[in-house]
Amino acid sequence: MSRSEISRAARLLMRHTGLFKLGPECSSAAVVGTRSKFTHSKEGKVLHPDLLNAAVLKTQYAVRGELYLRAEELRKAGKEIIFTNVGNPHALGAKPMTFPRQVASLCIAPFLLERPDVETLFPKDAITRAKKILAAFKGGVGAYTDSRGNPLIREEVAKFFEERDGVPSNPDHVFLTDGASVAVRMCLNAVIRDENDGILVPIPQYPLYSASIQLYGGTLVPYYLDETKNWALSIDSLKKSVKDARAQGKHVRAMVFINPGNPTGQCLSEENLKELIKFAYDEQIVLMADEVYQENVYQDERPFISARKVMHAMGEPYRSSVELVSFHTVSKGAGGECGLRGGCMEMTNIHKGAIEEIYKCASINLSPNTMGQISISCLVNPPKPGDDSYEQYNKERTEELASLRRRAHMVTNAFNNLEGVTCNFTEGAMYSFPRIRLPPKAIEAAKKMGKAPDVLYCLRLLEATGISTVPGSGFGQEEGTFHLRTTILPREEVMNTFVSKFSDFHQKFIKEFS
Ligand code: DCS
Repeated sequence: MSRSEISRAARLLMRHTGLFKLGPECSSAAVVGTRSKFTHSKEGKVLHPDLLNAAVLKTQYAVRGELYLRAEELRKAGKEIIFTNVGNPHALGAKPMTFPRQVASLCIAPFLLERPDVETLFPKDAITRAKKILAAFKGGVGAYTDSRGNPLIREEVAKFFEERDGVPSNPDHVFLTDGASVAVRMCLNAVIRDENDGILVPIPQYPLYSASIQLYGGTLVPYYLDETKNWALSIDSLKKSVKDARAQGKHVRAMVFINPGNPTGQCLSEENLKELIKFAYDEQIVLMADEVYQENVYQDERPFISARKVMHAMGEPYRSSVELVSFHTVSKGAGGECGLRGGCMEMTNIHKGAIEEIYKCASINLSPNTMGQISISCLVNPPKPGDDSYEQYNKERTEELASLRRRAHMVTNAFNNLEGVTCNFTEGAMYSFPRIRLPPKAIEAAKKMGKAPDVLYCLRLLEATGISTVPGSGFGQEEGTFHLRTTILPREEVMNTFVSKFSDFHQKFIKEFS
C-alpha cells in the first residue's frame, strides 16, 4: 500500500468509527468534559495535558513537589541548598559501606576476578560471595533474571525473614523489586479493583501511598495518628475510619502501616502491633507492613519488631489466616543505597493464585535490576563473625546508626527549643516532623497568595537558608495544624549549621508576622 492509500484508509476508518479526530477539530479548551472524544490537541499533540489519563493529572507527590522544584531552581542559580526533603543519605555525604560495594564491583567487573592480585585488592569473603552470585546469575549482571528476582537471592531473603521472625519463609513468596516502592505499587495494583475499593492509610503518610492509590483508581481511607500520644496508632480511630468508609459504600480491602513511621518517626509497640493484627483479622483486610526503616531505631524502649513475628507469636487463628505483605529495601538502614534500587516483599498467607497473578504482572517488567538484587543479598546476608569483612562491616554499620541516633536528638531538641514549635522525638526512620504554630498573620498572608500556610513557611525557609523541606500538607495533617518534614540526614558536622540557620529563620519569621 502506498503512503497516500494508507492515509486515505486511515481517514475512512476515522469517519466510520468516529474513534479518531484530527487536530484542527480539537481545541484544547473544548476538550474539558469531553476528553474521551478527542485524541489530539489543537497543536496536534496526543500527549497534551488536557488529554492525559485523569488519574495521572490528579496524582501528587509532595517529596518532589513545588518546594523541591524551587530548590532545584535556586541550586542551578548557584545557591547552596541543603536537601533535607528526601531520605537520600548518600546525597548528604553518607559513605557507602565497603563490603556490599566490593561484592557489587566484582560482580559488575568479573574480569577483576581473573587477576592474579585479586586477593590483595578484595577480601576473601567478598570474592567468594561475588563468585557465588555470578554462578547463580546465568549470563552475569547484564542478563535479565527471573521476574521475581534471582532464586539464590530470594532464598537468602527468605532465610533473613525466617531468622528475623523465627518462622520459615518460602522463597517463592519473596519478590525482589527495584526498591520497595515497586513492591508496594505491585501490591496496591493487585488489590485495587475500582474506586469503591478503599485502602487504609495513616495520616500523616508517605505520599507513595496516596499517589499510587490515586493512579490505580482506588480510594484512600485515612486513619489519623495521634500527635499528642507520640503519633500512636489508635485502633478506635481505625475502626471509625472503616465504619465511615463502609457507610459510603467502600470495600476496605487493605491497610498500610509504616513502622518506624515516615514522616512521623514513631516506633510501634508490640502491643499496638497485636491490636492491629487482630483488627486485620476481624475486618478481613490485607496488612501491608512497610518496615523499610527497621534498622533505623534510635531508642531502646521499643526495639523494632516485625508484624510477621508478632503475628506468628499470636498463634491461631491469626498466624495462618491474616494476609500480610512485608516490605524491605536497601535504601534505608546504615547502608542507605537509594540509588541501587534494591527492594523486596515477603507474602504470608497470600493465596497461591494471587501470587501467580502478581508474578505475571512482574513479568511485564521482565526483571528487577541486577545491582539492586546484589545489594539486597548483601543487606540480608552480611558478613558473619569470623569472615574477613565482619569487623569492618560491623564498625561501619554501628557507627552510622549511632551517628543517626545523635542526629535524631540534635534535630528534635533544636525544634523543641523554638517558640511555637513542638516535635515528638524521632524514635526511628529518618525524619523529624515538628508542629509549627503559625501566627494568624502568616496564615492570612498565605491565603492571599493562594498557598497553604505551611507551604509559605517552607518556601520562605528555603529562600532564606537554602534548607529544602517538605510542608506537612504533602503528607496530610489534622485540619488547622501545620508541620514540616525534614530528614535528620545532614552529617553531624553540618548539623550545627542546619540547626542555627533554621532557628534564626524561625525567629525572624515569627517576628515578621506577629
Ligand atoms: N516506604 C517508605 C515508608 C519510604 O519512606 C520509602 C522511601 C519507600 C517505601 C520506598 O523506598 P525505596 O523505593 O527507595 O526502597 N522514602 C522516600 C522519602 O520519604 N524520602 O526519600 C525517599
